[in-house]
Amino acid sequence: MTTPVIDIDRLVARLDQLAEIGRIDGPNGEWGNARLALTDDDKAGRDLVVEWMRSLGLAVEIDRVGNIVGTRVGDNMALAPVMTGSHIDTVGTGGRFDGTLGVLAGLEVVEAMNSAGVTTERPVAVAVFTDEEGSRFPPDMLGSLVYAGGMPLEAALAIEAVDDGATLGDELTRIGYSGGAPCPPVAAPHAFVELHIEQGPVLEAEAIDIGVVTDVQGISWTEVTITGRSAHAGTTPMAMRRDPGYVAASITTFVRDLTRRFGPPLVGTVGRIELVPNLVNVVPARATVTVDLRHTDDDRLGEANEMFARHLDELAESENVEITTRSLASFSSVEFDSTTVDRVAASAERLGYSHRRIVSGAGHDAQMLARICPSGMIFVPSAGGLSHNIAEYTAPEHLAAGAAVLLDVVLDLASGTVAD
Ligand code: HGY
Ligand code: MN
Ligand code: MN
Repeated sequence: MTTPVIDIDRLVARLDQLAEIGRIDGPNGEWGNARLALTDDDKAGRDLVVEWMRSLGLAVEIDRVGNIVGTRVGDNMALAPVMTGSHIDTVGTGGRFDGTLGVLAGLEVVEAMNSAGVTTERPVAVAVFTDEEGSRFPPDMLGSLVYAGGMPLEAALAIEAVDDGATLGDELTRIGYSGGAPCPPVAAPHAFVELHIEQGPVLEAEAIDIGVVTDVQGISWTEVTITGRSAHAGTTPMAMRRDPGYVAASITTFVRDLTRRFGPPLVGTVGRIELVPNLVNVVPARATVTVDLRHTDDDRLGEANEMFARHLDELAESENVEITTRSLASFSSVEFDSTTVDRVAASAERLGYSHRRIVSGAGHDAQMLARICPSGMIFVPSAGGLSHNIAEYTAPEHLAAGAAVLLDVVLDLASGTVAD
């Protein structure tokens, strides 16, 4: 009989091996990943994780939106599983810990239990949710949103990629991950706990090992299309112009000014600006701009969006352009189940790690699972508070701490007993 322990070298080895898929190297030895959802690199990453799941004896199921769930047998298979997991798709300038830590620490928890001969009353499941980033197929947390019943499956399958217009359903089929398992599932998990890097500066700044996540802030993504008239850059008097390029710039500065007017925690980002025809001597015909606004208070987020909408109306009038908007994501803030939050805190305390409660600035699959079962999250520090950047980094000792807390909480929830 042995006590299950995390093998940090084994966890780091899996993280590094997965990070070789879609690898991006930087100029100073940093390296990250580009594995946009449902691309060939995402497929390769999925195939590797499924191979690991099967080697650990997990029963693997793929559902209709491509979510992967590997389940470890429990003594009582009639009981709903304790689930952990996250995502392995990345943004275009992604790090090698965002999402992957939650999935691979889940596998490490399974391997630690296998090695120790631990049986649990409940099954334990490790999930890989499809398209958490939403960069290619908005909204973000798409796979877990459908899993939680927040979006009809057919609507998700019809979403078109922002890069090449392929539908999510066609891409799932193309990469071989259009599974047969129902989504939403027949039964919800008993509970869901996700380990994730903080992706912000708080834990590192306060030299805290573990973030006990209490909430996720509200998120709104808007795609703005501005239609003007292409014209000659040299011959067209300024008064005659209907210039989407100028309107796009005005939106960008307005969003920054909005965050100044509201102050923290409102954050605003213009992440994508596309001009057509995007040529030096042509006043653009059209511009597409995305605006990401987030706030912990849903009412304040609503106010910010209303002010933004009024600014667009003023611009359409003053610049004589047509402006249309499309909501790409709109998720209210989420408060995690207090018993799960307290379990995470108690586990960190029991294991001797410094910890503090923290609100997540980023969106996560756990916020969707919270719609169908008690859910919570464990954060570990991000070096320099950096993420969605190939230099994203979390030190092995912090990875080990997060995985140890995850193991402890999963065993607690699954009423694990160490086999004789
Ligand atoms: O956008 C987010 O917060 C997450 O990375 N999908
Ligand atoms: Mn993530
Ligand atoms: Mn991310």
